[in-house]
Amino acid sequence: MPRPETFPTSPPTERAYLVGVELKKKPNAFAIEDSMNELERLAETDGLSVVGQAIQRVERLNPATMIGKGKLQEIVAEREELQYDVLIFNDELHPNQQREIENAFDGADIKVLDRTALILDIFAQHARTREGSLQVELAQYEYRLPRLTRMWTHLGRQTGGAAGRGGSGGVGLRGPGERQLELDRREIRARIAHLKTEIERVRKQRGEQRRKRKREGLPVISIVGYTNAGKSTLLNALTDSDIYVADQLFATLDPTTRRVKLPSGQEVLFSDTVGFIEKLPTQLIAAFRATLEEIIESNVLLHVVDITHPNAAEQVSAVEETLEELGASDKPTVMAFNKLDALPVLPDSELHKNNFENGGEGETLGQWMQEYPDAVAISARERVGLEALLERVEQVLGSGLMDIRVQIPYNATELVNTFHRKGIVESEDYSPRGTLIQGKIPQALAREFEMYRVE
Ligand SMILES: Nc1nc2c(ncn2[C@@H]2O[C@H](COP(=O)(O)OP(=O)(O)OP(=O)(O)O)[C@@H](O)[C@H]2O)c(=O)[nH]1
Ligand SMILES: [Mg+2]
Repeated sequence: MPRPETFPTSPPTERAYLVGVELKKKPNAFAIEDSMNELERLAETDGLSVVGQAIQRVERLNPATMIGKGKLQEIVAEREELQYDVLIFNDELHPNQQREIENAFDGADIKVLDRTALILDIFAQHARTREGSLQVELAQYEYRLPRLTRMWTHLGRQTGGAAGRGGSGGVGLRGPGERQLELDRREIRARIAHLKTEIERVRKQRGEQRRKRKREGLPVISIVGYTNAGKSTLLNALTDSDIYVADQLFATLDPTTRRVKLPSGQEVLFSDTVGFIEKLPTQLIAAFRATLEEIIESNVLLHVVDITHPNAAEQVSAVEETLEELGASDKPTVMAFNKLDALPVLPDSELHKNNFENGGEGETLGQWMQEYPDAVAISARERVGLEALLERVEQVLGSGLMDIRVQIPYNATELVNTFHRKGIVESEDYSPRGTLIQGKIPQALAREFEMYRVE
């Protein structure tokens, strides 16, 4: 029997060619090869197939085309063989450079993009909530507005105006606003203004929620870190939840907050949010301000590091730089060195000890611990070291607590519960006149307990 003819139901995978430039005089924190590997992972996360790449080391960037004219000609020539559809630069291209590079292809149907466009594209695919979508859409328009060239309108028509995330527009054109590419600048500006108003509304709501939480006195611990470090896995492990975890970049965009009991019994909120990356587009930071404010206003930061990653040190610096940019670099921070299980053979007996400085096989970890003696080594996936981590969080959080001794009358026992839930009870006794508690409470609750204070 002849096989029925079949047709592919998904659009063919786009083929990408990556281009990286390194300044000889001013090398980046990330070696260019590592940065290019990351760009490749970004491209793959975005569903592209990478068919080739070129790196050029230059004295200075070519203002017209970023890379040299000769190099560009070589890349153009390679298209014959490699049949790539997209050219992706590791650094952000100026709109003029983008146009100039397009021109080198002599009217051929090719997209010239950069790392920023790729990250925006991934964000567009991964946003789940209305807030996330609004923020990504704003960032996309801010990026596209100065780049509304012939190419964009041309491609916009070509995709038949397929709207919605994951649409058929292909890389650089996906997201909530594909169809909008055909709109002129004025309309886009109007849309940007509208998005800003909407996002501002969301921001106000978030602020309101935060104030409410503050009144309740529940401290907030924000999990931060490089993308793919294991932040969501950690929150899942701490709370038995089911947040999306994946071996891809920017799996999480929308913040999730969960209640966690610290070893002392004190309740706190842990919140997991968008990860950071080297060269995180400024449009994204600006658009995600509402989300990122959670980080700024939290009590403690929990910085998760994938210490098995060859660029772990560079990733730590990139995260620290982003935190600085956000104005959150002076927060009390707990470092968690994650993926301990994936380190080269650590004997099982050592895994469960708290002291990992055993030299030899654990040397890398030993070096890390030397540099960050207060860090806690964990495996979020195997649930190792979590108790120690929570104790460390408690300790750091405790420095924001105040010592207090109270006698709570028996007609106000709900305050005893509050003390247990939100503070740390060190001793509890019963006297004829009420419950005597010695312990620590968050500063925010001082007023509530003031009238029952005893010396
Ligand atoms: N071996 C090992 N893998 C881990 C561990 N924790 C997380 N992973 C893996 O690392 C990958 C990323 O984990 P996620 O929890 O999604 O990382 P994330 O930091 O939330 O990443 P984004 O949301 O994409 O920024 C997944 O494949 C996890 O299974 C760990 O302790 N050990
Ligand atoms: Mg995540």
